[in-house]
Parts: sequence; C-alpha cells; structure tokens
Amino acid sequence: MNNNTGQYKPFVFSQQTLVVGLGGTGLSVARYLKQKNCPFDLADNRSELAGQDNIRSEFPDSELLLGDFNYEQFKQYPQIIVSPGISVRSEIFRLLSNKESDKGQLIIGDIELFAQVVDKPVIAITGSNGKSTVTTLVEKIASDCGIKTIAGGNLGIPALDLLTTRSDLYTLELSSFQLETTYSLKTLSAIVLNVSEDHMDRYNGLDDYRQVKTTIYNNTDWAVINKDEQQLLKLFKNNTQNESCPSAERCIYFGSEEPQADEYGLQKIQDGDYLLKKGQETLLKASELRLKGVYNYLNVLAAIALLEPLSLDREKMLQAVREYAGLEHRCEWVAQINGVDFYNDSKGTNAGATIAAINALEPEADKSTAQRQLILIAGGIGKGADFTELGKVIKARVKYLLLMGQDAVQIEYAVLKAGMASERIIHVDSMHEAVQQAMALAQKGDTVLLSPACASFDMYANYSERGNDFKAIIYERAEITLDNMADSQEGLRDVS
Ligand code: UMA
Ligand code: ADP
Repeated sequence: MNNNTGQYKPFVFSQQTLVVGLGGTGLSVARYLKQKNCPFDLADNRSELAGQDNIRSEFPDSELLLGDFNYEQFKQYPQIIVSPGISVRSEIFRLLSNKESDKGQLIIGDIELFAQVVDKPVIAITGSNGKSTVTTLVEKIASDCGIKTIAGGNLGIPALDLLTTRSDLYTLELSSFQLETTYSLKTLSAIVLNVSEDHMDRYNGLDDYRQVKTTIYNNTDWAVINKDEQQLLKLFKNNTQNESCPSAERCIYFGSEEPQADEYGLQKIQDGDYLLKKGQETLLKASELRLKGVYNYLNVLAAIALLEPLSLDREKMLQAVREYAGLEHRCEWVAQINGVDFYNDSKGTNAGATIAAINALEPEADKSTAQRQLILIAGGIGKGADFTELGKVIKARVKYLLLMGQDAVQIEYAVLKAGMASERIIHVDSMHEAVQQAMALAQKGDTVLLSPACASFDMYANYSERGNDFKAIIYERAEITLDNMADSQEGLRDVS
C-alpha cells in the first residue's frame, strides 16, 4: 500500500498561499483562508473565467492569475492548494514538488487542509462506483441514530464548507484526485468500495489508479475491505505490517459471498437474498430494501460496516436502511409508458457502473438471449477507458444500443468486437433523438436505460443536467402519449 504520510507538513496560516483552480473547491478554500486571515492569491489556467469580476470583488486583497500556469510565478509561493480537476502530476507541479524537497514548498488539496483542522471523527469513502450512495446512506443512518452529522467532499459540498455546520461526525466521499493531494487524513473508518477503470486519462493504468485509492486506508482506525476485490485484498494483506494500516483486528470484511466469522455478506435462501453479518446473523431481507441490485446490497453492507465502530442502535440503523430510497440519476425509475419502463442512470459514468446497472435491470439468470428486453443509451467522454468488458455485456444482454457523444465509436468498436450485430447499434445526435428512437424500438415489457459509461461534458455541464434532460424528454413525450391515448384508448399505464 502506498504510504504518502511521509509527505505531511503542517499548513501555516500566516504564510503566503496560492489557491490553484477556481471551481467549487478553489472558491471554498479561498473563503476558508480569508476567514482565517491567511494571505493568498488565486490562479486558474483558463484565461476567461465565468464570474471573474465577482471573484475579484469577493477577494480584493488577492491577486488573480488567469491563463497558462507559470512556474516562475508559482515557485514564489511556499504553500499551494490545488483543486482536484487539475492534475498534480502535470509538468509544472512535478517541478514544484522537486522544489518542495529543497525549500519546503507545500502542495496539497482541500482535503489535506480539512484533515489538518478537523476535530471530530471522519468516515471516508472512495471507490470507482457507489461512493455517493454509500456516503449518503452513512449520513442517513448516523443521523437517524441521533448523531449530528454532515456529508460532503466529492459528493458536492467541498470539505472545508462542511466545517461551517457544527457536526459530531463528518462523512467524506473522496475521489482519487482528492486522495492524490491528501497526506494526513485520520479517519474512524475508511473504505475502497471497488476498483474498476475510470479516469484512465489521468493514471498510468488500473494499478496506478488502485494504488492512489488505497491511500485512504492510511491512518484509519478501522479499514472496511471488499472481499470481492481480489487485487485490493492482496495488496492489503501484503501490507499489514505497514504502520499506517490498522492491525488485522481492525479490519472489517464484506462481500457478495456468504460471510465467514466477523464478516458481512450475502446469502441466497429459498425465498430470496439476505444481508447477513458475522456468520449467520440476519440483518435484512433484500426485498425489504428500496435499493435494488446486488451492487446496492453491497453498498448497504459497506455503509453498516463503516458505522460499526460507533456501536449504534441496530434496529434504528436497519430502519434507516429500509427507508433509504437512493439518489437521483442512479438507476432511477422515471416512468412507465405503454408498458415500457424508463430508468435514468446518468451517474453511470464509467464501464463498471454501466455493467452494474445492466446487471441490476436485466439479471442474467432471468433472461435468455432470445428474450433480450433492454435498450441502452450510452456514450459521451470515455476518459481513456477500455470498453472491452462492457462490449461483451452489452452484446449478451442488450437488444438495441443507442450511442451518442464524443467517444460513441469507441463503445461501438468494443461491442462489434464482442459480436453484436451492427443493425442493433444506432448512432444518434442528441438525447432527444435517443429517447425518440428508444420509444420507437421498445415493445411492451422492455426497459430503456440511460447509463452512458462516460462523462457528460461533451454535451452537458454535468451528469445531473444530462439526467434531467433525459427525464424532461420522457415526461414531455409522456404527455404526447397521454393526448394520443384519449383518441386511441391505449398507451400510458403509469407516469410519475
Ligand atoms: N479546471 C481548469 N482549470 C483550472 C481549474 C479547473 O480547466 O485552473 C477545470 C478542470 O479540469 C475540471 C473543472 O475545471 O474539468 C472543474 O475542476 P475543479 O477542480 O475546479 O472542480 P470543482 O468545481 O472544485 O469540483 C470538485 C470535483 N470535481 C472534480 O474533481 C473534477 C467535484 O466532483 C466535487 O464535487 C467538488 O470538487 C467538491 O469536492 C465532481 C466530479 O466529477 C462530481 N468528480 C470526479 C468523479 O466523481 O468522477 C472525480
Ligand atoms: P459514485 O459516487 O462512485 O459515482 P454513485 O453512488 O453515484 O457512485 O453511483 C453511480 C453509478 O454507479 C450508479 O448509477 C450505478 O450504475 C453504479 N454503482 C453504484 N454502486 C455500485 C457498486 N457498488 N458497484 C458497481 N456499480 C455501482
């Protein structure tokens, strides 16, 4: 396991600091530093920035450096706080980090600053998929059990902003980008939910990306470990001697298999799937949950395991889990129109997430190849991913594939290579056209799923805008169907 705690240095509030990147994170850092009377300047490599005049008036004492990053300028600052959207592996930061060893220049992210000032327990969650679901579930369970708690980080509210709300427990969703610049985060419990390809445009392959993710376990009291993740398990077991890892008694295991002693797991009993703890103790029957799909049962086990160190009231915890309805844009049921169900999984922004969504909606066991019922809408920015595995799953389980966006052809290539007939792949230019085509192709009993396996930035501001567009088009079309229905006495069965 990569131990980057050696790079820890305390942030000094009286020292001149440069805040790099002026998105949500950079502005939250700037506001925090201003409140602490820390002298700082601001930089962003975009030469024009929306709201730059507001930024100037909010921070009148700070110089605003816009346009290409300049090494000579940056090296003047003993402390630099870099936003997650900027890679600290780029040339300029590599040069500055070298300088760090000579002159003590500190390069950190907002999470490191948060780590150095927070005085309450922190639960930290990373993984390629399921982070937001588990983070918000931990927040709900803890809160329903009477703990004053707040969640944020990659989830949306930048970590330092959380400190303005008095809380007895902080739950942080952390991306690999944030972990790259975090050195001293001490956590009550921490997890790498899973690792599958994502952000390959910023990493030298999956091992590199996985290694960054595992740094979340440095300085945790309790490590929650997914037994299904063989590489992670191996890495972890080989490093139990590392002093920043918790000892074996402080490891909590969970996975999709029947649990062994002191573990969390799943078991199929005649009447369905069960979530179990420590051998045979039943927590919940899967059908009691509003969340569906095996991956979500694992998310539930992960959330419960992360909270184990707090010894919360078991029945209250389980009630919170039963009530949790899931987040918007994650396999969210939108409507049923003419017997066709529409699901919005716009947050499915990598191949692993889309495979999980397909598996949840079109379980292999239930469908023969001849009865494929799923119509998938995918595409966008592929982030350098390898779509081979996704291609195989689509070939086996998807009736029609509607592709859009910048890297549509990369998905098409993988799907064709897997042997899918080209007549089942249709390129579209917009979400409107995708929904229109899906409605034309779908028959009663089919499911239409938007799960792009890609980021949205080629066509939308973010995944939620993409998901909202999908939903708005469906609602609009549903009304048209309703009108038609008055004439035809057929059509819409259920729209919400
Ligand atoms: N950018 C520039 N030049 C700059 C600074 C930023 O071009 O000088 C670009 C970046 O390349 C990026 C965009 O601006 O495309 C935003 O970058 P940012 O670092 O300013 O982002 P923030 O607005 O601060 O939002 C970040 C996280 N975004 C990223 O890591 C890209 C948000 O996660 C997070 O919610 C927020 O901090 C609060 O912690 C979003 C995300 O997409 C949801 N995360 C990735 C993911 O989940 O896959 C990691
Ligand atoms: P993240 O915050 O990591 O992006 P989310 O909880 O927002 O994760 O879920 C995003 C998508 O990832 C979901 O819509 C679903 O398709 C998929 N997903 C969620 N949990 C898991 C999991 N445990 N394993 C695999 N895929 C998952």
